[in-house]
Amino acid sequence: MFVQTFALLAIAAAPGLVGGPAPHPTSAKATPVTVVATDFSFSLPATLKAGPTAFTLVNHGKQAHHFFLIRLEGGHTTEELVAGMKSPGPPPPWAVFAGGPNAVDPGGTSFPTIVDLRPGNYAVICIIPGPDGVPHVMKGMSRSLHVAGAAARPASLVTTRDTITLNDYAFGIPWTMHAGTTRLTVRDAGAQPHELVVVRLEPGKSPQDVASWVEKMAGPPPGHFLGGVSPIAPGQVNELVMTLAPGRYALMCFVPDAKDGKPHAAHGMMREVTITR
Ligand SMILES: [Cu+2]
Repeated sequence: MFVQTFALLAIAAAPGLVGGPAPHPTSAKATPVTVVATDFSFSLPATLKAGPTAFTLVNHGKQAHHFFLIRLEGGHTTEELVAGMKSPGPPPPWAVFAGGPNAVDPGGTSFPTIVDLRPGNYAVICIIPGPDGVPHVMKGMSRSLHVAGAAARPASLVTTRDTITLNDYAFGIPWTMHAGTTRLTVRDAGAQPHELVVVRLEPGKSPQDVASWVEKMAGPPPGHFLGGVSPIAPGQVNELVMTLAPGRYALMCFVPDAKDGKPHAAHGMMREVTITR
């Protein structure tokens, strides 16, 4: 079951930017695609057209899920990728992390995450573990996606003024996040893959509480998972249409470190953001 229309998603420039110091470039319109996650599968089209695509993840499951898009180079397949994940080690060089909507609560709907789809073959997986510690991909949560279209095309996603950079190991936010809806750029400026997980914190809870909870997933979560950007490779860009109410949020990255395997949050890649108005 999926919903897909080819109507163009027109996202207005964020309110509050009028009168800012510089005009900001606007990216291309994106085709909306809604993906439904359950425990443990994805419903999405087998083929999509190339170009900017705004993925929204609707979670009908009882566990958190994300939509993690991986571009498969050199004719490799989703089956090979999943088989390789059964043994530890770094991802194969032909698997390019391409992002997509990050973790969203059971019963929730993620922020739209815009990926500039290039033609070729992709795997869509969920590597979030359940309370048993087993990543959902090992329970069958993987799909193949073919992207059809012409190869030669300039990149449609541009670096906008509102950019969050993912660094080794910090979130760079050289602007003031505010309440309301913002279409922003998320760019991996580091040497490793990174992700952006957006969590609305419960009163009294901190990013560290989120990092601790994720390890065992026991008891009530310290916040609500709203989406974000699934892991992207160095140099890769997604856009995020983020709607925030006033409150306290945690920005997190749980990608395992290339050197010691610890989640990047343990290296300090977590940040609390307070939205006042
Ligand atoms: Cu990271």
